[in-house]
Amino acid sequence: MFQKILIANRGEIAVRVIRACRELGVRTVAVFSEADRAATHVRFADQAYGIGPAPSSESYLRIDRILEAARQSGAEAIHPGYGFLAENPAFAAACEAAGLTFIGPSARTLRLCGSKTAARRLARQANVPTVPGTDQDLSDEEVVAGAPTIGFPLLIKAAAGGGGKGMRIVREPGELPSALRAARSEGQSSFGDSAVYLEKYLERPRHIEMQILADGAGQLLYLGERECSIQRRHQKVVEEAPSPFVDEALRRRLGEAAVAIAAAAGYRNAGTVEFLVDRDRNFYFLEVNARLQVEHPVTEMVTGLDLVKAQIGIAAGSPLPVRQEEVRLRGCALECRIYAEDPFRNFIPSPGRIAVLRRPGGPGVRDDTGVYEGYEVPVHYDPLIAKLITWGESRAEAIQRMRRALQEYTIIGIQTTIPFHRRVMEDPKFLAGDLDTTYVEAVLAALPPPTSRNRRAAIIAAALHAYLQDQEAAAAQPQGPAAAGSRWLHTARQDALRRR
Ligand code: MV4
Repeated sequence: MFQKILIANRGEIAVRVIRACRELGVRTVAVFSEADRAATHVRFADQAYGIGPAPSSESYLRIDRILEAARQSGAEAIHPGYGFLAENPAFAAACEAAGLTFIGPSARTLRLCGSKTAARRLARQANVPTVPGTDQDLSDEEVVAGAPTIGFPLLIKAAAGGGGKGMRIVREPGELPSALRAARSEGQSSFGDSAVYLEKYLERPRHIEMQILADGAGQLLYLGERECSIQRRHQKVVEEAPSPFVDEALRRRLGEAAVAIAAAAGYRNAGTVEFLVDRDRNFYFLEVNARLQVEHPVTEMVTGLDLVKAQIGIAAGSPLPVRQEEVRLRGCALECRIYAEDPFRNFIPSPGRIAVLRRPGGPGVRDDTGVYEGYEVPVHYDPLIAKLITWGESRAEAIQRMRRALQEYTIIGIQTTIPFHRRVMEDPKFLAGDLDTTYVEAVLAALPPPTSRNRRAAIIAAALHAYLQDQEAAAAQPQGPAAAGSRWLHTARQDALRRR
């Protein structure tokens, strides 16, 4: 086992990895940007190194500075979390070149999975169904010539894409040229690669993904699926395991398909194979996510396995934690992603200081977060501030617990998506498990704005709270609150700013 691991990430996932290391008796090294000096992951880790200014291009994406922090600290391995450098083949290769273990797949596997067309060819080799389409990057002429064969509606997808970036629906031939230009330019600006390919567009599929573990030496496991159909603009909002739509037979077929693709890719690490599933239970391979995913906790809750410890174990050369026959799914788990966004204002980001934070607890509740009361949510990074996960013996119990936990959760000072989640947990379609990828837009359309009275009451309550805190501070400090600036005024100003 490693003595010391550097975590090349921030926020809740850095905290999650540090927790796993603690339990394994491994020492931890955090890295942080100038905006994250006071972040939870920095406070949690045994050591911490500044790696540059707030923009991630100057800090969390700087391979050279991260490797230098690893060298100085004497870390032997690097956990990349998700996002940032997690699926960057150059980073995996640079770690190995520096004599460090990258806790993830090989650079070669990352390259294969990073190309959606290469991944489609892998799936084909493994005899796994893919959405009808092309398996090569296409010229403009090939797109125009190939489109009628696939038929409309179709999708133009960026080959280097994933997660819906660089994707355009084309409903009729006349839309092809402009959609093609848009997909290429989004691919170029997001991934530095303008290559595209075509897929038949499936209407209202479910998005179901299979968790796998592989040791890279021939041992592979599947750990059950997650239902991820509840997304907004290709950002997942609610996930659950198992999917209410998947029975034992479909689970086995998805699991065996996922493992076959992973074997063909020489996969090592925890990973996820994404599928689209239609109403007739036909499934189609979509992509491989070669990392630990945000929503991994729901799988942990129903399998009883710790996926981060499994990743670290695999990287250290230990055998996989269980055999396939020993994997049992028990109960149901849900995850609500809490973003610092205002669901009543088209999910605009809502950074700022968390004045009051009361976190839920009790039976079956897990709250993975990197924030604390008094913390200032920076504008520079992903607005995910917490993941609220509940477990129950049944789906109904997991939902009841989620409602209860959402009621307990209090975040004052910034807007969050908690009110949206409360709505979903009451929604008859959600309760019935009747989900597809158009779900969120439908819920949003039915969402009435909050009454201005409630809003006014909330603002007054927050201001009062801040005022009382100032009074307490004044009592404790001879110079009074004016020296530090009035928090009451600050709160009022922040609200005024948000209203513009
Ligand atoms: C699709 C699709 C329909 N047909 N591909 C969106 C995220 C990315 N991973 C792939 N996505 C989709 N790919 C074909 N051939 C529909 C989606 C899609 C979607 C998928 C999951 C959840 C929400 C979605 C919303 C719109 C489109």
